[in-house]
Amino acid sequence: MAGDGRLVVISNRVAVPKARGAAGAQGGLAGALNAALKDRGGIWFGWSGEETEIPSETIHLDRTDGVTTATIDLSAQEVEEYYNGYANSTLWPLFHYRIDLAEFEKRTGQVYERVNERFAEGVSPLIDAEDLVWVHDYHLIPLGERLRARGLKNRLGFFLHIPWPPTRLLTSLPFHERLVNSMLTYDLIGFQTEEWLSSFLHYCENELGAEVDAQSGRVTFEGRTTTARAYPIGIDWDHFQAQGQTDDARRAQKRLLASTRHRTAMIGVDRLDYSKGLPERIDGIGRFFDEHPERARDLVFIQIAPPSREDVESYQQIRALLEQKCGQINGARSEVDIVPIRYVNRGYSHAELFGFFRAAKIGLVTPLRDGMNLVAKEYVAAQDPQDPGVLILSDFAGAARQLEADGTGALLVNPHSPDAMASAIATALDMPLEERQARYQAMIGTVRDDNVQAWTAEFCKQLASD
Ligand code: ADQ
Repeated sequence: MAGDGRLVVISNRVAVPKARGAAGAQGGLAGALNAALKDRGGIWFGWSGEETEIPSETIHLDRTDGVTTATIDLSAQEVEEYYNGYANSTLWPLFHYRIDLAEFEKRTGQVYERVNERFAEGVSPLIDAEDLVWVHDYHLIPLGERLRARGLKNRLGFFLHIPWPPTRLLTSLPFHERLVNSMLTYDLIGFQTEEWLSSFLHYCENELGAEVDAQSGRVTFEGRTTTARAYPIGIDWDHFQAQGQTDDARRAQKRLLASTRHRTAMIGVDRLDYSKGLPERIDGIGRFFDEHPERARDLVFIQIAPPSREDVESYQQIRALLEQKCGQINGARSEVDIVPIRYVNRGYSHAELFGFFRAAKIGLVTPLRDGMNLVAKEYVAAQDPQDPGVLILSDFAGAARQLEADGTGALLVNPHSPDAMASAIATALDMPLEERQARYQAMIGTVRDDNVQAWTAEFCKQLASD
């Protein structure tokens, strides 16, 4: 029975403490997978984060915190062309609707396929016949096909953590049919929301000519059938609440409250990434201060944004733009005792983030496009039920579908509109306590119950049973 086997998780990065960057601003994916593997046992395979002079065949096996990890190193050229190149300069921007930033280089596409082949070569000897194999994210779309080519008969699942683009956008990618065709070798394909799922089914039907049953998510093409479904990811509720009980969390909360005194703290926490809508967010805040200059005394905005993917040029540009925009507003609006925007370029622990979220009476989460966005859920999870803050959330985050609660939960905004953001900030600042409590109650059930453990269990159950 496939369901009795171990779980083999394969993702680009493996968040063992030794892997570069894993201990700092851990992304949503790393947190989710750690929780899944601790729960079920098994192996986590991926890139070590190390670069070597030439490709090396060595596999590093380790057992950390109850999880066995197996990692390979990549050569500097592979990192540049597979990771910085095809994954983060082609697929990431295109899948986040930023065709203007997407680079289409045949060479990086070839190295992307070669690295997927290296992953297949490294991991296949570690997989037992009964294991469930679960591949994660856009770095490894063709991996299922590479594993099948090696004779693997296991149940193979794939989860896409980022959005799936509309068909006409995807067709701008050279060799798009080849990429999607390789994806159909998985038995189960998961998306964050119904919207991305339906774009995927639309592509399969209209571009590939596959037979699609939208009701069941079954896609039949060239004699193979795969199932595609939506599995919205959640946070590790128990872990996050436990972090909230620590001294670090309490200290962080006090520190923020003490430093903002009688003003309302509004917070944003994001990886520094153009998909997160940071310059647009600052424009919205600028518009709010333009319309209500006197309220610079009421509101302080804290943006925590640790740099990411610094080797990619578009990420260097977004950083410079953000610094410039924050500087302009602070230059125009500061007094000797007031600085309206605090821009912090570093990561914090989940305990500290919990404390900051709890101290902030407005959470501003306004990505231009986001697969899910776990920060939105963490912000809600950290609130005091008696005196909760207000979540302002982009309509284009996957999380909006769960947290809008038919207009009774998060305040939804169009992140491209400074006016919409300014008006939502004004509404949140003046929102009466009863309404804040009611909105919090409309969101907290899904944040608590649709957590990462439920997500993992649901995906694995489906993968084992189909
Ligand atoms: P990300 O784009 O990284 O994830 P998100 O879902 O918000 O976005 O997860 C970020 C995680 O990193 C959160 O747990 C957050 O607390 C943490 N984090 C962010 N900024 C931090 C900071 N300054 N200091 C410390 N921690 C910080 C990708 C997709 C998302 C999808 C997730 C999970 O882009 O759409 O929700 O995977 O599938």
